[in-house]
Amino acid sequence: MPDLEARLAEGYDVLRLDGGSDARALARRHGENVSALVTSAPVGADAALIEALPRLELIASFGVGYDKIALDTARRRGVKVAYTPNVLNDCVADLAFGLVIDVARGISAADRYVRRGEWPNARFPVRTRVSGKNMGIVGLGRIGQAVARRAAGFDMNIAYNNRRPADSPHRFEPSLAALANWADFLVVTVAGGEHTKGLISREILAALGPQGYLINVSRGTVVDESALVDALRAGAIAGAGLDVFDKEPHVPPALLGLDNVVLLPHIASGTTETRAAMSELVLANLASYFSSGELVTPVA
Ligand code: 8YV
Repeated sequence: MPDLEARLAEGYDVLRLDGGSDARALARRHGENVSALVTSAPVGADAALIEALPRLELIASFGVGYDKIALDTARRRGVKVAYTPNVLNDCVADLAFGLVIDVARGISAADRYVRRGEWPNARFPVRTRVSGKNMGIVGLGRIGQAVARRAAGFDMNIAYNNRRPADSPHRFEPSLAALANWADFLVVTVAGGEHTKGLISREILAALGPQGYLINVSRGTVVDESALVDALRAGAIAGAGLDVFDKEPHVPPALLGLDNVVLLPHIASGTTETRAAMSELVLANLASYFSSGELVTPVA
């Protein structure tokens, strides 16, 4: 965010490691005095970058997901890690719900149909009802709970799958396959990373079935993307709303021609208000660390 960059430049000596150059090479060449690294969730900080900054004390990430930060290396080096949880829950949940309604009712597809000039010639096909349907939430954390609150407003039946039952009135379903089988809409809000890689597998998509929709606002890695492409092409699931992909900004070309898929460029937290709040939290973590050694929102 330009405002965050400006405020960083006001308060700190800033060395830019982005802009298409090799961040690690730049860090090795100029990073001997760098004490804090500001990064974002999709960029992160891998082990080589952390190792290239010998005086690094703090990583402050703009984002809630820290799957691209080498936490083991940071811990071993005694580098603290801060992130921006909570402030983006509502906007991410809003967008997840936007995707639910869009895939079911065909908002984007209908918009394309109007723009193509097809309205005078043919009726837009009827689509699927949202209100009162079954919503399965994969990962009932803070964002998942915000999605559940919205689903309750649509009189939906809500169940979720987690590693452990959450403190929640909603039904815990220990089997992800059973949740997928039950759900009309399976919404993925679980954290990314190695432990959730490929969680939404071919089998889970088969369980979701030809009437089921998959919504992903988490990380592309959580879904077996080639299984998803196969399932969408074969009609093994009804459709998908995707804000995230395995190799962003690469979107599997096979998805581009499908009308039952809504494709977004990782924008769930992308509102002025939320991005400003995320920026404030990055700045607050830096200020707090350099004044007291403590973080406002440390990664546990
Ligand atoms: C990004 C995100 O941080 O918070 C996360 O984990 O993935 C997003 O909010 C955002 O796109 C900024 O790059």
